[in-house]
Amino acid sequence: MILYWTPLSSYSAKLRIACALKGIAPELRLPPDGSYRSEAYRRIVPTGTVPALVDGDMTLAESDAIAEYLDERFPGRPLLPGTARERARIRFLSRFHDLHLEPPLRALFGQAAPSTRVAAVVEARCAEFARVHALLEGFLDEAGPFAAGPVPTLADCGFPPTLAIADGLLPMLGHEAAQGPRTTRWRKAIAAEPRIEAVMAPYRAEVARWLGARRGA
Ligand SMILES: N[C@@H](CCC(=O)N[C@@H](CS)C(=O)NCC(=O)O)C(=O)O
Repeated sequence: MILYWTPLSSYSAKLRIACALKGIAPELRLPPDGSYRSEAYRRIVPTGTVPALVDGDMTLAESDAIAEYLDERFPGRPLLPGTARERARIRFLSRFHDLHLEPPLRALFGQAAPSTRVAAVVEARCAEFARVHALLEGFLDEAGPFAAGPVPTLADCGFPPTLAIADGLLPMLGHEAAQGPRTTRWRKAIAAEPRIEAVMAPYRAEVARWLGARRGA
């Protein structure tokens, strides 16, 4: 199995966390010509997005679809454990990350460099990110320590890379994401989970390099 990824891609990091939790290690491969924008990559993965999985004659994009496929294909610790309700909560949290929390942060990437910064865009997008981020506090499992209960699941895979970007980018824009006690406790649990941290330590370094370069641009 081949997993196409790029080191700065938050969704690639999400899927690498899912693989680490699952205990599987597909071959990691960069898109041909070094970019997911290349024609050569689109010939393999028509959406032109990373991550993407190639398993035999099947090519699959979309991190949640890949994670759920891997969860069904391989035995071992499930990424979606529990009852139908518990599994629905996990799927909701992962979709909440992909569809609601990450997009307003992505919309701020172009604001990282002072030379292209537009104050009104920064204010609007930061306000939207803060609004959605505040919702997370109420969605996290009450007893924790992980997003959907006592063990890490797919619900814990998407947020760490996105929050690592937020931690670095928002202060550059004069903002910060306030967080409640549940979010604080959950972030501590994630940081102490070695399989998640094994992906996150190099990912944070990648984000720091990227933002460092934008800071002076
Ligand atoms: N919903 C997709 C999002 C993937 C995504 O947007 N990946 C970024 C890199 S983090 C990408 O490939 N961007 C290229 C593009 O959208 O053209 C998923 O969950 O896999």
